[in-house]
Amino acid sequence: MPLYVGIDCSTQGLTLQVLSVGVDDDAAHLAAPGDHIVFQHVVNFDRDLPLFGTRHGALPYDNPAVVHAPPQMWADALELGLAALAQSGLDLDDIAAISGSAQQHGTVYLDAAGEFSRPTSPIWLDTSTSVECAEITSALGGPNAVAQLTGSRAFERFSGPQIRKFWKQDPVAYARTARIHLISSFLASRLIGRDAPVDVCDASGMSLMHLGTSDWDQGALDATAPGLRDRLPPIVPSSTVVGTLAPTWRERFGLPAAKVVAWLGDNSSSLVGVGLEREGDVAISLGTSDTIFGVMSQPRVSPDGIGHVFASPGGGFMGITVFANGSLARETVRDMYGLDWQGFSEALRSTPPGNNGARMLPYFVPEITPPIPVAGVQRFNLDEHDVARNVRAVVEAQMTAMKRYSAWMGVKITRLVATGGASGNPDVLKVMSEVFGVPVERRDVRNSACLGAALRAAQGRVSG
Ligand code: XUL
Repeated sequence: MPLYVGIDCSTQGLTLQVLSVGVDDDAAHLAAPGDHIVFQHVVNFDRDLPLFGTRHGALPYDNPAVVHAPPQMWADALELGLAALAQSGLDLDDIAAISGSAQQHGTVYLDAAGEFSRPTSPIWLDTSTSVECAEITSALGGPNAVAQLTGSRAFERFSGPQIRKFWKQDPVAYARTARIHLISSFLASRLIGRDAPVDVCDASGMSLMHLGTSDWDQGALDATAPGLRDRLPPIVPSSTVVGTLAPTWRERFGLPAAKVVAWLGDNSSSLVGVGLEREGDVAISLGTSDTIFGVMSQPRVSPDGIGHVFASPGGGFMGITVFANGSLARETVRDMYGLDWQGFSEALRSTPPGNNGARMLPYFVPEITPPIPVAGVQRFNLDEHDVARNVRAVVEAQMTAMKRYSAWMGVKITRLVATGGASGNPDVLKVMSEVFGVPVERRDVRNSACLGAALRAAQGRVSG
C-alpha cells in the first residue's frame, strides 16, 4: 500500500506521521483518517535539540517583545524526523509523496550560497514591529486599505513588518540576503535540495500578497523593503508538486524519490486535517496558540481589523482569528495552583457555567486578539487563591474571546470541531460548547496540521 508522509514544524516541536491509504481510497474523504496513521515520531526542540538553548521552542531575550528561533534547529529537527522514518521498519520504497506544514509568518534569511544571512528567525510570537506596521499601513493608505488588499491589517508577527524591521536594523545583512523563505517553504526546500515556492495560503500571512490575484503586490513590496520581489520565491497553489526528495536523503537514509507537495502554514493544513469543507464548518485548535478558523466562500474582511482572511487550500478562502494566550496560559494556571490535568478538569467540573460572575483577563504573554502589547493578568470578582474559579475563569475567558472575536467572519456555525492538544479534555470542550451554544465534535487526531499534510500528500497523487 502506498505511504504518505506528513510533517508539521510547530512552535515547540516537529511531528512526522505516515499515512497508509489504499490505491482505491479517496484520500479527501476518509471516514477516520487518524486510523490510517501507521507511524508517528515527535521531535521536541527543547528536549531533543538542547544545544540550541530554546525554551518552548524560542530563544530567550531580555525584551519580551522579541521572539526568535534558530532556523538551523528546524532543519536539524527535519533531519531527526527523516532519520526516524528511515528506522521505522516501514517499506521505504512505498513512500509515494511527502508534504508538510509549519508555524506561520516566521521568516528564514539565506545568502546566495544558501547560508543563513540572519542567524535567527522572528516567529509568530514576536510583537516588536509596531513601528513597521504603522509605516507600512500609512504607505498603503490606512488599515482598511491594507486589509482589503491582503486580507489582514498589518500585524506585528506577519512577515512583511518583520522583513522591514530587519532591513532597517541591518541593511548590510539584508543586502547580503538572496532569498527570504517562510518556515514552510524553507523546509520544503531542504527536502527537494533546491529553492521551493511559497504556497498561496501561507503567503497570505505576510502582508505582501494581493488576496485577489494571489501574487506579490508591488505596492506592498515597496512599502516593506527595497528589492524584495527578487528575494521572495514565487507563489503557487497548495496542491503543487514542488519537486522530488533530493538525492542526499536517498543516499543517507535510503528514502525513495518521493514527490514533495508544497508545504502550508499550520492552520491551513489543520483545515484539511479536520476536514472542513464548506462555509459553516468551523474549527477551534487548542495549541500553543488558540485559533478559530473556518471556510469562507467570500473574502469578507474584518471591519475592526481583528482576524485574517487567508487563501484556503482547497481554493476559496478561510477566516481565522489567533490568540497568543492558548496552552501557555492554561499551563501557567495549572502550574500556578500545583495541579495536573486531572485536577484542572475537576476544577472545571466543580464550578458552574458563568463562574458566579468571576472573570479573568488571561494575558500571560502579550496578546494578539484583542491587541494587548504588554502582558498582564487581571481578575474581577475573583480571589487569586480560589483555585477552581481561576481554572474556570481562564477557560471561559478563552472561549468567550474566541466567540466574540470570530463574529466578524459572518459565518453561521453549523459544525464546530475541536482539535489540538487540549481538545482531548472533555471538560474544556464542555465549556466550549456552553459558550458557543452548539455541540462540539472532537476530531480525534493527534496533530491535525500534520495529518492535513499527510492527506495533502495523498491527494497530490491525483494532481501530480
Ligand atoms: C497564525 C499564527 C499561529 C501560528 C502558530 O496566524 O500566528 O497560529 O501559526 O503556529
